[in-house]
Amino acid sequence: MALLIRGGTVVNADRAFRADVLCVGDRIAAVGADLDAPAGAHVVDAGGRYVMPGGIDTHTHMQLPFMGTVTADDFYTGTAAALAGGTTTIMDFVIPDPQQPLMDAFRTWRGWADKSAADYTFHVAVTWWDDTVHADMGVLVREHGVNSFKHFMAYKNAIMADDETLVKSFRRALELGAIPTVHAENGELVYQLQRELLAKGIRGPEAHPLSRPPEVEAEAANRAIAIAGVLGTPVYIVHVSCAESLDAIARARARGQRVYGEALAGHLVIDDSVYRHPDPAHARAYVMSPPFRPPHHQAALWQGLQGGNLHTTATDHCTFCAAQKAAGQDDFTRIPNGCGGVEERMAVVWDAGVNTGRLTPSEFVRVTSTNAAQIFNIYPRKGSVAAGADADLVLWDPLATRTLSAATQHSQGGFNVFEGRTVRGVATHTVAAGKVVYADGELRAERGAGRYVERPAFAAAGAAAFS
Ligand code: URQ
Ligand code: ZN
Ligand code: ZN
Repeated sequence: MALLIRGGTVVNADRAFRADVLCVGDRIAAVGADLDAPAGAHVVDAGGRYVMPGGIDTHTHMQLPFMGTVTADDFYTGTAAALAGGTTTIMDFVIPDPQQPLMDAFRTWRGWADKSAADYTFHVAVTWWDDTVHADMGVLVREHGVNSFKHFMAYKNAIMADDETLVKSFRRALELGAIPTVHAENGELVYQLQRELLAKGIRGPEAHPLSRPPEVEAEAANRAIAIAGVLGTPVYIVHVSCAESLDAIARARARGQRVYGEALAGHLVIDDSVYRHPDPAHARAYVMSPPFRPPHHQAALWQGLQGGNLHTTATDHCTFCAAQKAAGQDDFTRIPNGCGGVEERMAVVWDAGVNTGRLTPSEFVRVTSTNAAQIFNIYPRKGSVAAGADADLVLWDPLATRTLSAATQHSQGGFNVFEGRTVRGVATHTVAAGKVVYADGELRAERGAGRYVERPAFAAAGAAAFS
C-alpha cells in the first residue's frame, strides 16, 4: 500500500523545505518535489501544512502498577491517545519489583505492550542489585535491544536505587554501551519531609510540593551527574522540573560532561498554584513527582530547551482517575503520583514554544522527536522525514486551534492537566508505519499494530562510544 502526502512543507531538525513524501509499506520511499502517485496510492493533500517526523515521547507509564493501583491508560488506550496528538513512538518503562529478576519483568511488560497501537520501546529500571541483575542487563542489551537503564533515586522503601546500586549499574551500563537515566529526587529527604508534614497535621495535596522542594531534586541531579562523571558514563536526567537541576546540567555540560535533560510538557506550562486549588480533589489530580513548580522555573526550563541544556520533551504519562487519587484524601503520601499528557504534548510545546518565538519549527522537531531518536540510538529510522526512515509522520496545521479538555481527550484518566487551554497549532493527520491512523479528528488506532523497537547498544563500550 502506497501513501503520497502531496504539497506539504517537510520540517526536519536541520531544515524545512517544500516536498512531497511517498510512503510504501511502513517506510518512507521518497521525499522530493512533484512525486508521482503509484497506481492505487492513497493521496493526502497537505495543503501547505507541515509534514514532520512522528513525535517520540521519551517517558510514559502505560498500565503501570504503582502505589497500590494501576494507571488508567493501558498500552492500547495510551498509545491511541498518543497517535491522536501526533506521537508515533513511546518510550515506556519496565520497573521490576526489588528482588524481581529483570528478565521476568521485561517479559511481563512485553506481554502488556503487545496491544499497543503505536511503536514502543522500554527503558528498564534497575531497582535492586546482585549478580543476576548484572547478568540480566547484559541479556537485555545484547538480545533485546535495550540501551537505557532507569534509576529511581526517589520512592524510598519501594523502587529507590541507593548509591551502591547507582554506581554498580552505571558501571555495568558503560560496559554494555547503554545509557543510565535517572529520576533525580533524594528519596531519603522526601521521606523525612513527608513524615514531618504528616506529624504537623498537614495532610492535603498542598503538602506534596512542600515535601519535594527543588533542592531535593537538584541534590540528586548533582549526585547522578557526579557519579556518571567519575565513572565516565553519560547520564540522562528525566523530568527536569526546576532551575536548580538545570543549573547542575548546564555546569556539567560546560565542563564537557555528556549529560542530557528531559522536560515534561506539563512542567513547561503549569505552575504550583494548582496545589492551592480550593477543591482538594482538583489539587490531587496534579500530584506527580517532581511536582509542578513556581512560575520562574517554567521560564528556566524553556531557556534550557532553547540553550541546548535540555534535549527532549516528554510527558511522564501516568494517569489515575479521581477515585484512584482519592486513596490519598487523608494522607497526601498515598496519592498515586502521576499525570497525563501524551496526547497534548506536541500541541502544548508548539503553542508555548513556536508561537512565542522560543523555538523554530525545526527546533520543535528536534525536541519532540529527533533528539530522542539520536540520544537513544534509533536515528534516522525514527526522528527524520527521509527516504528509508519509518513512515511515522504528523501533518501539522499551525493555524488550527483546539481547546484541550478531558471531555474530548482519548486518555482514560478522566482528567486533563491542560484543561481549558486553547492551543494554536495541532496535528490534523498522523501516519504510523505508513498508515493514516488519525485524520481530522477521526482516530483509527489499531490494537496490536504497534511494534517493539529495538535500540542498538552504542558502538564500543566506554566513553569513546559517546564521543
Ligand atoms: O516517577 C515517575 O516517573 C513515575 C512513577 C510516574 N509518576 C510521577 O509522579 N512522575
Ligand atoms: Zn519519575
Ligand atoms: Zn516516570
